Amino acid sequence: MGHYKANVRDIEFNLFEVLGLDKLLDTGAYGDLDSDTVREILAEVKRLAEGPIADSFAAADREPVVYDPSTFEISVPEPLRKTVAAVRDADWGRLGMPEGMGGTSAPNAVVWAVNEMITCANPSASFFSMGSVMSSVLFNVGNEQQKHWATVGYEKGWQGTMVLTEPDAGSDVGAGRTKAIPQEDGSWHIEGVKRFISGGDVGDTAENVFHLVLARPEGAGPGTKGLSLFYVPKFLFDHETLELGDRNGVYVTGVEHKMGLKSSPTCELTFGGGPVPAKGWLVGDVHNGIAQMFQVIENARMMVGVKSSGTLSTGYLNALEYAKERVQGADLTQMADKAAPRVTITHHPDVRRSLAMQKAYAEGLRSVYLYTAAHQNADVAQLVSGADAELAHRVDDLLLPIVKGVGSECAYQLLTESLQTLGGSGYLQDYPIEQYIRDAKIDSLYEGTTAIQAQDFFFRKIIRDKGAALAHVDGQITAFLSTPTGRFETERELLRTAQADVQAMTATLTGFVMAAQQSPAELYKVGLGSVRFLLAVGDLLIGWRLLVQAEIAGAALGEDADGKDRAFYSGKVAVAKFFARNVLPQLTATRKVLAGIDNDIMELDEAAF
Ligand code: ST9
Ligand code: FAD
Repeated sequence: MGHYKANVRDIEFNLFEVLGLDKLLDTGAYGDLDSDTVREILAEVKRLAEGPIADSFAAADREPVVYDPSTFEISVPEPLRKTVAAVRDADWGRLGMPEGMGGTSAPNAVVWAVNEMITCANPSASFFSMGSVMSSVLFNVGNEQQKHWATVGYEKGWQGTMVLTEPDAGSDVGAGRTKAIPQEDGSWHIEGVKRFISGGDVGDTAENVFHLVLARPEGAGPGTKGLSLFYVPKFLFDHETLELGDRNGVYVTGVEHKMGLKSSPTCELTFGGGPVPAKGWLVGDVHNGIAQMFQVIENARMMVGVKSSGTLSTGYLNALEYAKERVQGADLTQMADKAAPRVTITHHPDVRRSLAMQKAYAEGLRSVYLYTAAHQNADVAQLVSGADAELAHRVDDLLLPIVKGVGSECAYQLLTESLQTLGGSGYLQDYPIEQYIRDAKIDSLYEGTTAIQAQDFFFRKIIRDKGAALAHVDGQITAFLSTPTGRFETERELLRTAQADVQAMTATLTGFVMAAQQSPAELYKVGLGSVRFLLAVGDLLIGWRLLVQAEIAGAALGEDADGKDRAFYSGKVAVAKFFARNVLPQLTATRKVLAGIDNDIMELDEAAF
């Protein structure tokens, strides 16, 4: 048995029992894709993920890709190559891809659930299969010819990258200096150095890689709005047949040595500057680069959140398996009796506390990402929360920084609990958890750090949205709370208090924004509180979704669920109660902290730090 443990039972519970997707799938809304087919897909993906994909997880870490500066290429070791081939051959990338380029229409909740298993079984390997996402976005924003490149390129297995970051332009993408110079034939020459580019080369696992590059046309304005998006292939090609031609002037000039994700090739890319120019083509024939790139970024941020949540899930399931077998110490109630029988560590209250917390966040984060995904399809959103297409889009936008920011922070934190469950053994490479932690740390950094997610969440998704999406989600929580079922009275009360706490935090931060009109330094207070706020909203949403799940599970238990189902539903009830009682009350403290924020720390001389 490999390291990766999928949780298909929980995924199916979310998709069908909680979100009710079968109501759409079984009436033909997605063609032949009915709920039985989705179940078959999930079972098949689980087999693939736990088998061929997971197989090279450790090898990809211990024997990473190698960069050869004389050829500017990377080489991919055999075990990883096999996994990459298995992922590409299975071709699940077509699920949810635009039908115009040969994709299969599917609810995004199903697509992300599939991606959870594929990515978390071997995160490094997934960076070799970014072609589906990059091609789909190119198809959506490209001109007719570029749609053709997207479609045929994907058929040919071409991979793609997203290229924003430069040495002096990380969070501040608008500081980018890479230039674009127009050519008489309608193409552009790109000049500059980009840094940290995932999948910048994939060795000989693909015949071509195309880079979606943000660069500034000569004479364009400053900041992100002056950036345009260019399609820059590794090899030039015939624009009709896509037969490969000469090598283009974009080269990998370095590969980073990282804490984790060691086989994901994180590349420095140099465009032009040598004898061969880096030729590119303006995407969609419009200078609208940052908005176009955000179509990629939104996918990638979701992917990162899904990866975080799924990694915690397999971390928890590994910890649970270990805890059920590891015998150590006596039951606490018999601590004085030195001859008392030894018990498995699942008998120890602190281990139970830890396992319950891991389970709550693993399943809670999954429920939040799937609720978010439900708002990525108009029909699913209508079914799940009654939002129309426009509101659904806003809700998706609102929740993305939660999925990404809260997912990455909480998963990393809770994975240390998974490791702790194994004691000293958790620290060893004999078990996968130390690698999970190293591979997961990046999730709070790339695709916008947590600070950036928190600002995006508050300024763009709440203030600029005039609170519309937030009000909808808040209304959904209120609706849930106002439909008593006679179950979970204590937990419902705790959720009501947490909701009021978050409402008060929102008002506090909004107050700082208003005050900043008179006194600009008040805005620092938002910056000081925004990550706490993001995490607090995340906890509120997790607490709510877990209780929604507990209601469904409670009803199923009342109907005499048996055997395995009984254990599953009992777990759902227990973990929702545990989370409400152990985590939600902490939001009252956060509310007080935010209300008391002052600018002392901003006024402190740097020398005093
Ligand atoms: C990176 C990649 O880190 C890491 C790897 C990711 C993994 C990729 C995974 C891909 C999928 C793989 C699939 C594998 C699957 C395997 C299975 C296959 C079967 N929403 O606020 P303003 C736009 S890449 C939408 O003034 P500033 C908007 O157009 C590097 N749009 O910003 C806006 O104009 P307007 C990632 C947004 O102050 C304009 O930007 N780097 C949003 O100029 C300007 O907005 C980062 O993420 C939004 N939320 O710039 C950088 N926000 O207002 C992080 C902005 O008119 N930094 N726009 O609408 C930021 O995000 C900054 O806040 C900033 C600030 C750059 C936006
Ligand atoms: P900085 O922006 O310098 O941030 C440093 C610290 O300051 C952070 O804690 C940050 O939160 C904080 N900070 C910065 N600005 C603010 C602010 N305005 N308010 C509050 N706090 C702030 N990029 C790509 O373009 N394509 C890729 O494929 C890609 N893949 C990557 C893969 C890996 C493994 C890594 C490590 C990075 C990758 N990146 C990629 C780059 C990644 O997106 C950036 O590292 C990230 O956006 C942060 O930029 P930075 O590293 O320059 O940090």
